Amino acid sequence: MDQAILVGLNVDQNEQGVRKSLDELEHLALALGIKTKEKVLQNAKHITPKYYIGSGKVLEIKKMIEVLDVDMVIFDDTLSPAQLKHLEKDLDTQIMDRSFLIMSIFALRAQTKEAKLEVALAQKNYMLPRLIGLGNTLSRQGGGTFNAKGPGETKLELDRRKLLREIYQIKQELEKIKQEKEVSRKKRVQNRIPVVALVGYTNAGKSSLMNSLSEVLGHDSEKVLEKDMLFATLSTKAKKLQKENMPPFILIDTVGFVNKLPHELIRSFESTLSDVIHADLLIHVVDGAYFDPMQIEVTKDVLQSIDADEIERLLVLTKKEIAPYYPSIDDDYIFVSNRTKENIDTLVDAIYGHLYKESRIHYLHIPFDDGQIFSQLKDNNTILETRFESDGTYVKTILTPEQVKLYKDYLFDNKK
Ligand SMILES: Nc1nc2c(ncn2[C@@H]2O[C@H](COP(=O)(O)OP(=O)(O)OP(=O)(O)O)[C@@H](O)[C@H]2O)c(=O)[nH]1
Ligand SMILES: [Mg+2]
Repeated sequence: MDQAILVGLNVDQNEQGVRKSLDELEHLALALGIKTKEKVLQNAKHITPKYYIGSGKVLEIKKMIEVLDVDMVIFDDTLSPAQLKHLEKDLDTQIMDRSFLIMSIFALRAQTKEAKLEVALAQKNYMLPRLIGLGNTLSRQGGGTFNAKGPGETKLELDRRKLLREIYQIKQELEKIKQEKEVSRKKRVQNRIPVVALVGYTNAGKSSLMNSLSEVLGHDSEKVLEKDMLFATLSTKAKKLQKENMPPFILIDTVGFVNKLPHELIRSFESTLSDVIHADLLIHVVDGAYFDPMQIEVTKDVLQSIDADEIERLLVLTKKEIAPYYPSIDDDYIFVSNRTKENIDTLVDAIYGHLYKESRIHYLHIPFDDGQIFSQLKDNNTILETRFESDGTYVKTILTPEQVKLYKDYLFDNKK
């Protein structure tokens, strides 16, 4: 097992926050099989451009590396290319930052082609400026003229070009996947089946909630993976669920968020997160047993950065059966347990309440020639009454405003 020293810098007078973040970093490191030997926290007025931390601290850590015999130092923030280079040189050991660590976990967990491509794209985008940084220093050493390239620099130039080419290829492949998804999404929109997406901090209980909802709604499909580990879910899973005598909705489980999620990852996960952006309702899942308001804020920030903060949201806290107290939050929430299934039915009602709050009863007259319309309605809606007459089928049903538009040619005024 690799051994590491973790380093956090406190510049915002928030020592407790930095400690918590270092604890989370320890978990992240462990996910990669790296054991934490020591945590270093420096209180400082500002970040040092050269080393991120102060130069005195660098000397201190250098001694620590020798005494503790560790293999690497992990910084709890994104290091600039220059800081990375200086630290690597002066500490003479492997240096990682939080972004690199998170991306490595994603790389380890990625199963689907889409997720693998997205992680690779993020990693390469992260590498790119760090190569360029090195390239610049080398050309300055070479006298700054174009012809004075040393062999080292030529290699870096090549690597950079290779990297750019790979980034281009990955983007093209992802674009293809995105277009395929766009087609199936359009189909869903056409059928007007509403989409509900689970979002929230990693390990909050999103996948477990998907399994609970499936179970309570009597949907005996395969379970999605729920596991006590960071970033168990990396790709999107969709399921069509339906309460008895009610219209169906699509439930989507997706990747969890974490504090200081590298922006390269958010940008690369565009394809996976596009499901979130197009949802009709978001269920914001929060760990109710190990409650931390920071996790709510992080999720809100990520949603904002992907332009999903205008979508209607339901707040759901999990792990009720082991929670020591009811967390106090400004927004209303539903407190559920995925173990005992307590309040899962309340959540189902809330989902329907949100999705169909503008739905009304309508009467439709469907000529026999349009039989497919009748079967579409039977699949997607609650049929309250059906009457077969000589000129077609008369149906009493509940329609959403969108469906009213879709079926406008069949609307029939029953009062006439
Ligand atoms: N006791 C208890 N444990 C729960 C509950 N809900 C989820 N868990 C546990 O919490 C851990 C994380 O659950 P997941 O559903 O995998 O979490 P997630 O939000 O999907 O996590 P990522 O996929 O990493 O984003 C698992 O060990 C679950 O068994 C609950 O209501 N009660
Ligand atoms: Mg999950």
